[in-house]
Amino acid sequence: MLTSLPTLARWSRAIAALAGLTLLAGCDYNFWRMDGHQSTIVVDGPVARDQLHVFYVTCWVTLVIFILVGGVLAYATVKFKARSEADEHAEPPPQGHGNPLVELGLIGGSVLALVVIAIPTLNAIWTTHDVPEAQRANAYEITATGYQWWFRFEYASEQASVDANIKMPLVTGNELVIPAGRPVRIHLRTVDVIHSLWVPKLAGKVDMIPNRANFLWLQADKPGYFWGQCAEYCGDSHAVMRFRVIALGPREFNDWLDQQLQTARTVAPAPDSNRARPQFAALRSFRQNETGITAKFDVNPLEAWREKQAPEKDEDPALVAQGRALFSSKACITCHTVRGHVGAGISGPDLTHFGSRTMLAAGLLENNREQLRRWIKDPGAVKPGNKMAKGYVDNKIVISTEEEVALAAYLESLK
Ligand code: HEC
Ligand SMILES: [Cu+2]
Repeated sequence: MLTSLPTLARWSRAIAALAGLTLLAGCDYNFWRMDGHQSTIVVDGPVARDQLHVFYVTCWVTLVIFILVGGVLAYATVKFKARSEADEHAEPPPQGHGNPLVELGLIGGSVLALVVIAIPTLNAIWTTHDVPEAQRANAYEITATGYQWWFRFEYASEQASVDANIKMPLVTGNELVIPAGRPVRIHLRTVDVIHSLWVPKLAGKVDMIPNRANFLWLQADKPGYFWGQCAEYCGDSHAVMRFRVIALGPREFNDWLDQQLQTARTVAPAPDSNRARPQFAALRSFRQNETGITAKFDVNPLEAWREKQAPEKDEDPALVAQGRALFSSKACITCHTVRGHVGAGISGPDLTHFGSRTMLAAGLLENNREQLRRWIKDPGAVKPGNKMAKGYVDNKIVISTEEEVALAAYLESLK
């Protein structure tokens, strides 16, 4: 009884720890499948797969070392333990000066273990560093810029309309839409401190460093919706500096581009207004740069995102117009751009097609009416220390409930 109590306590502690871990991990995914939104074990692209491969090789090699060393230790512990009172006070056994065979074996074994790890590691360093030579011409280029605490994505090769005469590179925020099945090279920049771009299921992570031009590449095997995260501590809201990656088949990607390149949508009361256009009106032809895509894409978990592309069913043109006016009068335009409408601020995310995004506040809140109103009312209460909240304080911006509803309606209409 006396000896079994500590044993019991040890076991319960172990079981409690395991249960706690499972519970904790069980919050948003199945612990045993390890298939969370940000899993690096269940991956969806070649770069993440290479990285996972290195991880596995290292794990197996270290597991073998652990078993060998642990086995020898356990053997020696049992074999040479003191078995009687007399043993405990006995002289130590004669001490040897090493066994050349064992020592050479250990050196050889260690070198072998390192070589086994080095081969896939070197291989992965080459393949993950840049798009493989053969596919380089097919790579799609995007620039990602880190801001405290959100991401800006610029598609330099896509010229978006500002008005009838002026064009500028397409800019979006917090949702990175990429072509699936095609390498994407992401240039990494920051406007303030060091951030790091990480999409665990696709690739990661590479730092965005001031005054340094870094880049990474990634590729999604097939269309999908992926979770990303800033992976370098960057201040108050670092933990909620998130983003999403939406990978689309070639046609859908082109449709998305066509939509994004247009100026902001205007909800006009007149039924014949051609500006009140639905998203993805038609399947357009492939762009010339869509080479090398032959796979048939089987699209599945993107429905929520797709729904967001269509105008809201209960749109109220009068309310939207009121919100649009407030967007100027409440100084939102000083930090935000809505191409085609008023506003050319660049210190906050581009909102030209904000209504077509699934998330807001850099992947923190779902982009629906309720959350949007919450955010507009008091961004500081939602996301600690963020720059928009500071702007509200500095500019003494106060939003009434009525204004909040109208602003939300306007932002929602920006498909
Ligand atoms: C001082 C500059 C500033 C002002 C003024 C400002 N914003 Fe922002 N806004 C930001 C910044 C910065 C962010 C990103 C915050 C974050 O996620 O950390 C943001 C984020 C947002 C977002 C979420 C965008 C996304 O993709 O996540 C919305 C919507 C928004 N602002 C609407 C408004 C509205 C409406 C007003 C006017 C009432 C306004 N903002 C005024 C700077 C500003
Ligand atoms: Cu960051």
